[in-house]
Amino acid sequence: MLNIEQIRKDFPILERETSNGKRVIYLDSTATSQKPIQVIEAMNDYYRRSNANIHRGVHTLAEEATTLYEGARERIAKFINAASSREVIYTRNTTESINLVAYSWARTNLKAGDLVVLTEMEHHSNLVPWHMLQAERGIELEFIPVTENGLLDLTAYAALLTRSPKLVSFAHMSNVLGTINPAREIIRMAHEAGALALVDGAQSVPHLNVDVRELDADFYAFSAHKMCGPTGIGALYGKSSLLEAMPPFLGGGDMIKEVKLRSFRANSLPHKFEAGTPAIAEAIGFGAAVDYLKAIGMDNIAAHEHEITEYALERLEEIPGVKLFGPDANHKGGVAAFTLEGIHPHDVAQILDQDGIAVRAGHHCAQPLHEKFGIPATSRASFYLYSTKDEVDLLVNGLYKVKKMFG
Ligand code: 7TS
Repeated sequence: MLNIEQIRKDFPILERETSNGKRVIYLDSTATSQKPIQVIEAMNDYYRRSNANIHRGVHTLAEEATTLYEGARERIAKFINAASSREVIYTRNTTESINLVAYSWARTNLKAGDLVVLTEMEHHSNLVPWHMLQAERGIELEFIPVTENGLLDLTAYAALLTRSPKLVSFAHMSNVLGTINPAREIIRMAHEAGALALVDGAQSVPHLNVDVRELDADFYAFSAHKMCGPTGIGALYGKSSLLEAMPPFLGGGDMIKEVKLRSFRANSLPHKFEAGTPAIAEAIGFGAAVDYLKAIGMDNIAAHEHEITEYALERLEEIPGVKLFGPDANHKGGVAAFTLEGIHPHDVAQILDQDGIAVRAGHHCAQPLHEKFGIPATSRASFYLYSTKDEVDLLVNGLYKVKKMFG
């Protein structure tokens, strides 16, 4: 079990108060997690001691910076059990990782009429790149339906697979329903039908033990900022055989082996996909985040979040007029999206904020999912390794206060 009190001390922001003197109750980790001092210091140290551009210099600082940057990649690769760090491409975030696959792999391999299967619970970042490709290429899109209780309908999925899609792309964990999808099964079924599988791991890598080889994922996308790391950096895992065969995404410095006036030869992996000066400090922070999570243990983190989520769902359900979305705690991660009868989710969030309670309100970049459930928006509380039952209680008290204010 985690020593939460000790863990909370690693996150300086959890000590702060709002302008009206309330302690911050941070229940918005699904949007971005808070950062431990270990990550902040790793980035500070780099700027204080080792700042230089990477891969281009022989001087001490350049070599140190390169070692730190590449060392972080090694540890990120191990964290998701990639076969090699060559299979981990630094990107800006999950969104860019998915776009990289859509531009490089999909524009090379898909033609008009080819089918890509997505799901109804996707974040916009795993919808819009495919809409764009549909407009440009005439690919077809189909969606695995979401059931009333927030699970994917795998029977409908099996039926879609008879149409021989080229790619299945889905979120491992939903940022609204919290649903943890059976990724291994979905990927196995995709492969049996001859499709590749791209997994949006924005919400899974921060919270679960993810093993890309056990999953047999072809591509796996995630963001550092949701897993205790900095903004501005994420990763795309891809099987080396696929990445080798793909053309570069962006062109420029670092991604080349040789440039002539009229031609270029692309660099080897992973540099082929990393054009220009990258987010060096952020990569180092990403590595420190992975070290931090690993030291605590992903299974411990998942167990703690399960306990908090189970408690939160139970307490929220007690409140008259609260409607929760998504499956029960056994099928989901630390996300509780809900509506409060007769009160707009934005009002709920705004009133909670007066007591320092940070929840998010809106469509959470999953508009089609909200449309499916016939609502424009939800309020969403989300939990991480530093969340406590005490914070859940404060949320519940806050919601009673909201109800009282609205009569
Ligand atoms: N996929 C999922 C499942 C997500 O939850 C998010 C971000 C993304 C992709 C995009 O990640 P990014 O790092 O590229 O922005 N989700 C949220 C959210 O729920 N609220 O703010 C961001």
